[in-house]
Amino acid sequence: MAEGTLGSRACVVTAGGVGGFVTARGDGARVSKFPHLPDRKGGTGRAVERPPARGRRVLTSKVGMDGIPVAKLAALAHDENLATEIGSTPVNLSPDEQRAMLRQMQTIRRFEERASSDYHAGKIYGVVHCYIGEEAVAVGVCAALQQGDQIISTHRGHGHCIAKGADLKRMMAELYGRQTGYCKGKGGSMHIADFEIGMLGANGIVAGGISIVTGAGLAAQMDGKGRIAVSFFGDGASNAGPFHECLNIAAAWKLPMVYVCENNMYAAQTAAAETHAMPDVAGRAAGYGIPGIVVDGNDVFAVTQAAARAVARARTGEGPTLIECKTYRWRAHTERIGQPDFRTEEEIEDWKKKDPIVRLLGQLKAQGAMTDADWQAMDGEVLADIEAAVAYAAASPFPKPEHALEDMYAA
Ligand SMILES: Cc1ncc(C[n+]2csc(CCOP(=O)(O)OP(=O)(O)O)c2C)c(N)n1
Ligand SMILES: [Mg+2]
Repeated sequence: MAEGTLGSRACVVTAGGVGGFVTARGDGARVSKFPHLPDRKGGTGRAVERPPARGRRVLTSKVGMDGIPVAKLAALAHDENLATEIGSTPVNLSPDEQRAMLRQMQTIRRFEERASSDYHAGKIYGVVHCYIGEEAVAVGVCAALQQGDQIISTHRGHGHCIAKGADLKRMMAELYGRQTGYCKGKGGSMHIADFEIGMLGANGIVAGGISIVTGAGLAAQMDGKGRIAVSFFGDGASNAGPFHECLNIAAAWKLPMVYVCENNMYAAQTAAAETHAMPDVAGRAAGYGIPGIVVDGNDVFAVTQAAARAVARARTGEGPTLIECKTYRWRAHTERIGQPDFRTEEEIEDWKKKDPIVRLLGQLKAQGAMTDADWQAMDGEVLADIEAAVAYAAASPFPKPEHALEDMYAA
């Protein structure tokens, strides 16, 4: 554990990295990394409080959003045309394709609602990080991909798996820790991969996936078959070394890559505004000589349009693009009980009003492409799919102790 100061604030970094949990100091005082942030849970993390240094702004998560026209794209760096071309309309998407996007987004939400409740009922093991609220990012990006394209995910990976076409039964069985799961029940939520559909895996190491999928981008370039690779990662990961190293080499070698930052404005309990000097992660693209795009991550049409342009650029050998999707997770960092959450109820409620599913549903209704009855029927089908996945998982056997060392590799 390293201890130091950031400005006038106590800062404790645990061996676990930047998770931001309250840590006990040698002198017995409990220290929070965030003494200046509101503590709506009643103060477990705030025994040491100091005012911010004179002249220093008190940062909140909103800083990154202020002044940004999130309903419309702003293109940074080299491709200013993107700003005027991309908007919140279903360009080149048939009603069937739009309904399929809605269904995928609702599947992600219902899958995680069930995963959350089954986790709290003690039926799911390990850690569960919910993606609820961010569904438009995974679905919008994957809608712009072809079957053979490859993606990599994060610790918050259910949405990416579902958007790329993973099997719900094998996913739920993995969360339930059963032999029929994607990792034979030995990996859990953060270790779901399906190479058949180009899903190279979730990853418990923040920013770890960026390096792996950049290797996949290099392989795609060497294969020369037009395949591309997509890296999903968070705002927190964008501060880690692999992000910078990989964008640099991908840009220099014009790798067929799309880098998608899911900026939900927090890395665990740390507000992005605390750790990013610039309001937009996408602004960093200029440092690597590639386009950077800021997009409203709760607008699935804007996301898919941005992704389509980045994909076309990658496929035609022009190199990578960095897309930053501004979004928000509705639930706490993980489903673990008792973790600190410094976000205010007001902020969470504000973002719930920007529900990406409600928005897409409204757009479909406005086009006359969906009625309330259609929506109820779709939701019913989605719930039935989730129920079938749970039944499959619950009826599957646990791995046996003698399976523990199978499928293990060491270098
Ligand atoms: C290398 C590493 N450091 C720290 C952690 C602990 N950790 C898990 S998730 C997380 C926050 C990641 O934030 P972000 O990249 O913004 O993704 P989000 O959770 O917001 O989707 C942290 C610090 C980890 N898993 N790996
Ligand atoms: Mg984040």
